Parts: sequence; structure tokens; C-alpha cells
Amino acid sequence: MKFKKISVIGLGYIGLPTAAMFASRKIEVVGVDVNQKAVDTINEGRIHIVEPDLDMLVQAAVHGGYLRASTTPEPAEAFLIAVPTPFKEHHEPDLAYIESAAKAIAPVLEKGNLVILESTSPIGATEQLTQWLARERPDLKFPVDGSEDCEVHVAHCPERVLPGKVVRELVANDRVIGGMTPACSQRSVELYRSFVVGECVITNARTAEMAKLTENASRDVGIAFANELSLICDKHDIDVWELISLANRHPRVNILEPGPGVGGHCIAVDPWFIVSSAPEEAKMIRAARRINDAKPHWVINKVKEVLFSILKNQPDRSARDIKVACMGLAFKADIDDLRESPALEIAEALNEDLPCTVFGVEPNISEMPANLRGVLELREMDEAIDAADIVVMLVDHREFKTIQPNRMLGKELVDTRGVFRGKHQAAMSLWTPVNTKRSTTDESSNGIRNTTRGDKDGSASVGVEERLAV
Ligand code: SAJ
Repeated sequence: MKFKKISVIGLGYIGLPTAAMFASRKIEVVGVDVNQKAVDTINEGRIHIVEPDLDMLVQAAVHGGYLRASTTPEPAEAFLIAVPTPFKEHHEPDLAYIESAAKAIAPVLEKGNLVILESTSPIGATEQLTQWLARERPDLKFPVDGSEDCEVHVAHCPERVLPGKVVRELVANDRVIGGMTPACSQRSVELYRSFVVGECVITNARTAEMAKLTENASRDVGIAFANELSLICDKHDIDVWELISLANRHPRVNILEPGPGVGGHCIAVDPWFIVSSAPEEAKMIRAARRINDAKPHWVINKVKEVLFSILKNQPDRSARDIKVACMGLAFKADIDDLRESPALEIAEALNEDLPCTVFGVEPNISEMPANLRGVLELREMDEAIDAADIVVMLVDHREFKTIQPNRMLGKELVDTRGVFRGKHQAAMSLWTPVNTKRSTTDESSNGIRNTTRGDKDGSASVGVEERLAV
């Protein structure tokens, strides 16, 4: 039986594209969100987040009369819950948003409805959701304990789309569908079939929950391996980017990319749900989280080392004269999302810790978030590079990849993303980035300044500490 009316609870990075996708198939969709501003924006046919192609999709859906937003749920045939699942203290999952969503939809549920949990969830969350619904609506039969004798179907169907490619991946990716019962799974497949071209693979709710967590934990472990390699290479004076590209020529090796740390609200969060459910067993998953969380601090220290060597080699300058450009503030390339961004964490820490002038460059935003206005200056790319003594490359945005290496002449570069590798490799062959350490700072034949390994041996010239002081 086809669905005629669907409700999506939570109109964020996942809920809104999902709602618009159903609406694009001419199904009536009511999106529900507690944020009145987001609701108003969507009802005008506009979007409150940045995601390629989503604006057109939402505009067409709203103007075509298939999508509307509201702050209160209303009856529908299927309800998709796409609310955040952050962690609390000690990395314990916080299901408060799911519980609120359950309480909000319970009064409008009817016999024959389907409820799908799309939010990334710890093992057992779908069972917990079913119990919350059953408690709120004792007049309806729910599949508590997997009973087939139910009037409302419940399933977990985790979202798996990549921010920046959401619209394409929503349609193309396979879906893992974990019903509380086989009938719940079957009903969910019928729903997703309306727009998913990928395969809909059926399992049970707990396995579906763990599958989603496993995907993100696997990526986190892979990135941690690359980040660990970057530290080892730095120690041994090896270019980690060259090393990885060589190792990846092996037919069964595929190492991910090191960076300034892991950001976003998924990969840096979800592995903890596994760790908190099996603290004794999840040793590697925990270690990966720690390695990735430590990387921003390593980058901050690296910039401090560079500053230290500038002051050591240019005794006439004080730290106050030095300008640091932090290139990129988003959590990854070509998006505007600053939440849980290691790049932002690094820029803020440098701004706070150093007496230098620190500015941020982020081509995807027009102003700093409210909490940073007047604290961290936002500058245009070219202007920032011209002014900077130290350029810290934090995000590999497409704009930064067009920067010619000669723009770095006379500047120190800390390139956490390998932006100046690959395309610029030949041009940069005479130049030594900071993480391939050399023992002294000097001018190389092309005039680009080499960066030192800092003064870990404590041999800095007298007076550097004083000039570092605020
Ligand atoms: N990163 C690296 N090196 C890499 C790849 C990524 O440092 O080689 C960093 C990024 O810069 C970023 C962080 O990791 O800071 C996460 O970025 P991402 O592109 O790996 O992932 P997300 O968080 O945007 O989306 C992930 C995706 N999961 C997987 O690829 C397994 C996506 O499919 C999920 O739907 C999403 O999490 C989610 O919502 O859970």
C-alpha cells in the first residue's frame, strides 16, 4: 500500500532533505521542528542550512504544495524521526531528543502507522523508542519485545548520507532497514522504495543500529591511522602525503588522509556509543577517538614551534608583530558547517594563547558565528595570505587549492591537509613544509622559507620567551 502522507520530525541536515525527497515524489509531507525560524524559512520555500541542490528541491516541493513545515505534529501514515543524538558527560548517548519526539507524535498516532527512527542511535534505542510510544499510547499495540501482533510498526533505518552530497546519496545509497519485526521491515521498505534507488537491505533493529555505528567507527579508525602516521612521519622527517600515496599503490592498501583532527557531529560522536556499550572490548575504537581528538593540540603546538623559530631567527621581532592566517574554519572541505570543527578549535586556541594577530579565512561563510564576532577576525583569502607570517592550512577548500605556491614566499606554512602537495608537488619540490622537519630555518634557493623543527632541545636564543609573552 502506497503512503499518501508522511511526517518528518526534525528538519535539520538529514530530516529536511529526506522530507523534500518524499515530497518530490508527490507525497504530502509535513515537516515538524521546534525551531520556529526554520519552520518559517521552509514555508517560504527557502532553506536554513547549506547543502548543494537542496534549495531547489525544497523550493519546488513547497511551491508545488507537497511540503510544509509546522511546530506541532499532525496525523500521518508514517513518521520519520531525524533528531540529534549527542552524547552526555562521559560520552554516554543522550536520547532526550528521541524521547521528546516520541512524546510529541504519540498523541496523533493511529492504527496502521509506521514509525521510523533515522537518527544515529546506540544499540537498544529503537526498543526504547517503542516502549516510550507504548507507554504514551496504551490503547495501541506496539511491537514491544518483537511481537508481530502490533497495530503500529516501528523500525530503525539509519541515515548514511555524506554532508555535501546528501541529495545524491539519499537516492543512490543502499539502506539498512531494521524492523522490530519482519513486518515492520517490510513496511519500511515500501516507504523508502518511493525514492531510494539503492538496495533496501533488511535486518533487525539492533543490527541496524550497530551497522551505522560501525560505519562511522570504521572511518574514525581509518583516519586515526592516517593521523598517527602523520605524527610518526613528522618525527622521522618523511612527507606523510608522499608516503600514503606510495603505500596506496598497493592493490589492497587504502589509507585515508591525515588532517587537523576529526570534526562534525557523526564520526567524532558515534564511536563513543559503541565504547560506552562495551567499554572493556572497544579498545581500538576508543584509541582511535583519542588519537583524532588529540590531533588539534598537536597542530597548535606545531604552530607555536614555528612562531618560536621565527622569533629565534629574527631577534628584532616580537610575537605581537607576527600574523597568523588560519585557512578554513569548517569541519571539512567545501561546506559551511563550523560545528565540532577542529579547524575552528585550532584557530580559537591560537587566538587565545598567542600574542600574535590571528585571523580566520572561511570562504563559505560571510560572518563569524555570534560567539566569535569581535573575538576572531574573518578575512578574505588573498588579503589574509598577503598579511600573514604564518599560514596554517586547516581545510582543503577548493578555493585554497588554487593558491599558487609562490604566494607562500617568505612565509611559514603549516599544511595539515596536504593542500600544497599533489598538483603543486613539482613547484614545491624545493620547499620544505613544516611537518617534514629540517634542523634550521633558512632561505632555500627559491626564496621560500624553510621551517625548523622548533626548539624541543631547549636551545632557543635568550629573549624568545620574553618576546612570546603577552
Ligand atoms: N576526515 C579526515 N580524513 C579523511 C576523511 C575525513 O581527516 O580521510 C575528517 C574530515 O575532515 C572531517 C571528519 O573527518 O573533519 C568527518 O568527515 P567525513 O567526510 O568523513 O564524514 P561526515 O561526518 O561528513 O559524514 C559521515 C559519513 N560516514 C562515513 O563515511 C562512514 C556519512 O556517510 C554519514 O552519514 C555521516 O557521517 C553521519 O551522519 O553519520
